[in-house]
Amino acid sequence: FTILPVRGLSKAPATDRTTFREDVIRGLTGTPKRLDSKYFYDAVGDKLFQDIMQLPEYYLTGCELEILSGQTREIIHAIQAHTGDFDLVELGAGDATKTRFLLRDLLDEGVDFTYFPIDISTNVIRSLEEYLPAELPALRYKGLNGEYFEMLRAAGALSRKHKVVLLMGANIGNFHPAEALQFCQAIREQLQPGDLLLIGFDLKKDPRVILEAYNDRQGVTKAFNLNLLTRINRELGADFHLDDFEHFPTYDPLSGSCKSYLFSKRAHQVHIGKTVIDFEDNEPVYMEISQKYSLQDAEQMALAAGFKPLVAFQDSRGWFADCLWGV
Ligand code: AVI
Repeated sequence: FTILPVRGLSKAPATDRTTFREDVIRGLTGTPKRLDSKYFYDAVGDKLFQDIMQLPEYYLTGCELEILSGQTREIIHAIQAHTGDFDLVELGAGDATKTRFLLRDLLDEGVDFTYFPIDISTNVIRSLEEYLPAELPALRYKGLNGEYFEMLRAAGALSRKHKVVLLMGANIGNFHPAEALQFCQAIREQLQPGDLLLIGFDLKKDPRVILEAYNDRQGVTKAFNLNLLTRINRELGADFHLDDFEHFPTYDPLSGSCKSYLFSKRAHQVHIGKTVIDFEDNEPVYMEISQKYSLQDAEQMALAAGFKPLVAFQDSRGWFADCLWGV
């Protein structure tokens, strides 16, 4: 297998640009103003997110790496205890840094499987294509470039085995809890008895630790948020001045909601093509949610979505959990 975007299943670029414009204008003309964090990930955004993952404040990467590098055998044995022959399908594979531990140990244990990394970013799928064969020559894989559910269906059509679906890196946190539940229900609908989901949750912890992870000293997270304005300038012909906006992350320890905003530092107007957007002084634009959960919250979500919670693998500080759910 080689990694190639599945053309025809992913959206055509022209439609993407139209949808992007509609979403941005709807978001910035609504009250309160908002932008969708799924648009963070252009080529620069992908790179900035890679940089975020290396930041000392962004503990999430280290926690999940600790789980996947230190408990790989336990994870594999738990998977094998709850399913038969399986293929691995990863939603939002990214650079698969953490998944590589799992892939390597599965190969070492002689497990016969195919890896289907799915990602919305063409860049991500292309770079996986470069290093996966070099690093894991024995690995069978097929990269799928497009929306999660379309690609999950595509993976289902290509596989005759049970599916072990991976949703790592706290990606579920970028949905509001009600949407996260719907998302898990939608995954569940595509799975059969004997299939499994391994899903990462960033757990509630010292609120200061969480807030710092989204407010790093080097300002990479700020640049990551502002980059969406640069993308809108470039792709939609807008005239945002980045200096007019400030990055403002918040964390509510009661609800576990970590939300990021950009706020306008002065009253001014921005043009997106022919559309004029009025910003008031200090007006916030809601950019992203990174929801934090307790283990009980995660378990409740599993049950509400129709899964059976099986095992939760945690790092030594109990800051992060990769939870195995069965069907
Ligand atoms: C991709 N996602 C899990 C990251 C998060 O922690 O919510 C995105 C991110 N946003 C700012 N820093 C990292």
